[in-house]
Amino acid sequence: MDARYKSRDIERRSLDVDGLKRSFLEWLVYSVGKDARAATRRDWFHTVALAVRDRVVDRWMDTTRSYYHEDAKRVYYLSLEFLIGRLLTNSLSNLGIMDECRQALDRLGLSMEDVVDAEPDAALGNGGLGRLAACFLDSMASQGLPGYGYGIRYEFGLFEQRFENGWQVEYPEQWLQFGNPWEFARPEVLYPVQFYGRVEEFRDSVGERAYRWVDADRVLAMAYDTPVVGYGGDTINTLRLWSARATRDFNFGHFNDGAYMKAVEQKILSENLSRVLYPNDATETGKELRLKQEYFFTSASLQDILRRYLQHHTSFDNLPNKAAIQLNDTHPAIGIAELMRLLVDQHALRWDNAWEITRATFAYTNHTLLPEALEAWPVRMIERVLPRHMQIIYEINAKFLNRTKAKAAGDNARLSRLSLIDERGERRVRMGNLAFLGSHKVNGVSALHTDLMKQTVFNDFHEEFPDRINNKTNGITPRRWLKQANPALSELITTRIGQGWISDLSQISALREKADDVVFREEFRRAKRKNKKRLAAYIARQTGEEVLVDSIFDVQVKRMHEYKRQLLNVLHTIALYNEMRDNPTVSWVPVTKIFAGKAAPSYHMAKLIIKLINDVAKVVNHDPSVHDNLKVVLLPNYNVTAAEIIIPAADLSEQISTAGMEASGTGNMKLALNGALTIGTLDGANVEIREHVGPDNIFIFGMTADEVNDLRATGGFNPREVIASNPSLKRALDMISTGAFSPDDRNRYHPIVQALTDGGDHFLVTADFADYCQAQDAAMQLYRDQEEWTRKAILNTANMGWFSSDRTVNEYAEEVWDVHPVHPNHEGEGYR
Ligand code: GFP
Repeated sequence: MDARYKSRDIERRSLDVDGLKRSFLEWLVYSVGKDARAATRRDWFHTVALAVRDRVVDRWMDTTRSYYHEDAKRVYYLSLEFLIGRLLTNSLSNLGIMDECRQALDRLGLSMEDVVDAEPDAALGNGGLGRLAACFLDSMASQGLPGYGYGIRYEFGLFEQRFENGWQVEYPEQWLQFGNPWEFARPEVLYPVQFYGRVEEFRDSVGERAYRWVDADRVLAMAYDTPVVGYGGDTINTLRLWSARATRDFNFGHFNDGAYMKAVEQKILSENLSRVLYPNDATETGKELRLKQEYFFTSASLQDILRRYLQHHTSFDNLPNKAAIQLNDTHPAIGIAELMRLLVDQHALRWDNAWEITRATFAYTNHTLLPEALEAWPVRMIERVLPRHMQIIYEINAKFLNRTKAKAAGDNARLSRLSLIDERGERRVRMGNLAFLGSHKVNGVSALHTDLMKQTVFNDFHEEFPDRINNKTNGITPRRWLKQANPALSELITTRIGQGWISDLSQISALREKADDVVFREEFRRAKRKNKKRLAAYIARQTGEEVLVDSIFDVQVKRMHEYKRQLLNVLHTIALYNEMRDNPTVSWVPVTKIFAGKAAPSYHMAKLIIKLINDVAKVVNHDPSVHDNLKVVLLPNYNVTAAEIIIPAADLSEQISTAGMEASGTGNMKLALNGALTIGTLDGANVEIREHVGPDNIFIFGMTADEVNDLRATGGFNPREVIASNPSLKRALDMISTGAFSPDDRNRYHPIVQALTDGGDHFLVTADFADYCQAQDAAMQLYRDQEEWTRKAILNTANMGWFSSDRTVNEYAEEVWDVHPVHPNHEGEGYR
């Protein structure tokens, strides 16, 4: 072997500073093709990422080999979204070579921060649902669970948000523009996916009725694999994302006609399938393209799963013992009909046998009760796009309803609620019902949400299948959300209780006793202050606004949505502003209101709320009469990278959704783990956070889910009365409605005022306002006593151990998937 090759071979495995440095130089020259003098920050990022990737590959192959060797049961997490963010720090940190890498870069005269900052943020998701999928990948790999993520390799992730004159403007997020060093293209892993066409009936070899899907358009799904590095680097799992490719035979006809441009157009159209991530948006998602995306990645994933299974098995009977497929929301629910099609049409299984296998293989997670977010595709559309699937859905439905009919004895209303087809108005396929029926387990994402699922959307199904619904309260990975995002606090924690918490977050409870230690409190505050300085600098860079590091950093970061009630926070901001102006001699606790979040492009109300926040910021921040006691900032383009800077710096965490509407929340968990005190309603996982951190260490306010339900049911709520009886609310609303924040367009906020008054205030902002303001006052008073505040902040961090996604994933592994850790054999490799 060439000596030079041999030396590179050793180089690419070494984990010490010298080895890293040498391999950076090698990569820069031989793969990026640059001289050190000419290299840009981006070149260095690619160099470092490729060198780090080298250190992962052997272990990745060992892991995969071990799964095959043990014929382990695997989990397949099917998700239309994976909000993974940047991977460099994540990989370095999980491999345990962060310091070595920093030093190696240092010796090359480079700053780690600059290199890290050159990585684009992989924004392949909208919010909580996609980020949860990313946390689960980290937790599965960190615990040695054989888990695969399957999704779409969107060319454009969630749009980049900018503010122009205070309005949100969307720009394409071109994260792949300069290539992606983490992924491996797999041009040979290619599956055909069909659309349109028609179904032909025929008699099979034993004379039974059978079906084939013919005259369909074909697109190819090509795999791209990204290694998922578990903590400690022992297990490296795979995230497989599909990219659409036109088939080769696609355009022959057109070429023969000389219609070259038409042929190229067709190719582009078919590759549009993986072009862009849909924003979470009720009207936009009505598009046929979205349905095609869902089917595209689901079909490719199932074909891949069956191919892998068949390498070791000849009959499908064992499939449920070898594969657990988790549906992340209903987006991949068409997979239930697709697996039936693959088993019955392609592999000639009997229907009942195929159905048993399908149900035992799938499980479904529901993430929302909002009716507008429950997918229901028009029957006409499915008939046209996926004709065979529509037949299969009818068949599943007929069999189920027939069986149920016998028991339901004439209760037609109940049968029509259970049906997979919604017959009211345009006929639609209820994907939630399909997912429920085709799964052996169905879960909600917090205790409250799961209860509400049983009582509302899936009430009839729950009666029908009382053992199927279970709860799996969400979690977050402590690796990214504490260790990486908050080095100041995580180092402090490690010096006091060791590093066991990183892989077993329950150990963080050892910090409880430190809450009474005055020295520890001082250090805890110092860490928070460091993070606040970092955020203040970020705010200044992003918005030009200078904020006081010693003010309360009051943070609301999440998608902009009426149910999340950013408006409630804005109204409190205006009320506080008025109070400060009215009482200039009072010594106020300075407050910085920090917002960030994207609005779906066609969600006009949410976009108007963004404009309002920016307008309020303009007035408040330039009013000398509040003496810097109040600042309002709305940070643009909230994404994982921004969250990593904002969350560790927060003092107060806003979790103020209308009770019963937020399924769980995970930002609430990240903030509390980083020592922010929550101000929140008894909604989603806030309920469980209160149980864990203790009612004295959280500010709970507002109506409960039951109260909201009763109030809405009786129709007895009149926002006008509430407003009239609360002068500070009335004044705040009057200012909005008379144009105090929009002198250039005094009617701009008419729709907001209208929604809160004559519109009936569906989200009960006015109803919770007074109570919310009281909770805010209590928080401000407490903040004056820094010792007490810090004590409570420490107790938050110390009591959040249960919210690790390791715990969540273990619960799924034991109670839903029945999968077990595999310990990869690394004997063959030599770099340790
Ligand atoms: C959704 C729900 C959240 C929940 C996440 C993850 O998030 O309450 O925490 O899913 O289960 F709304 P979004 O995608 O809507 O942010």
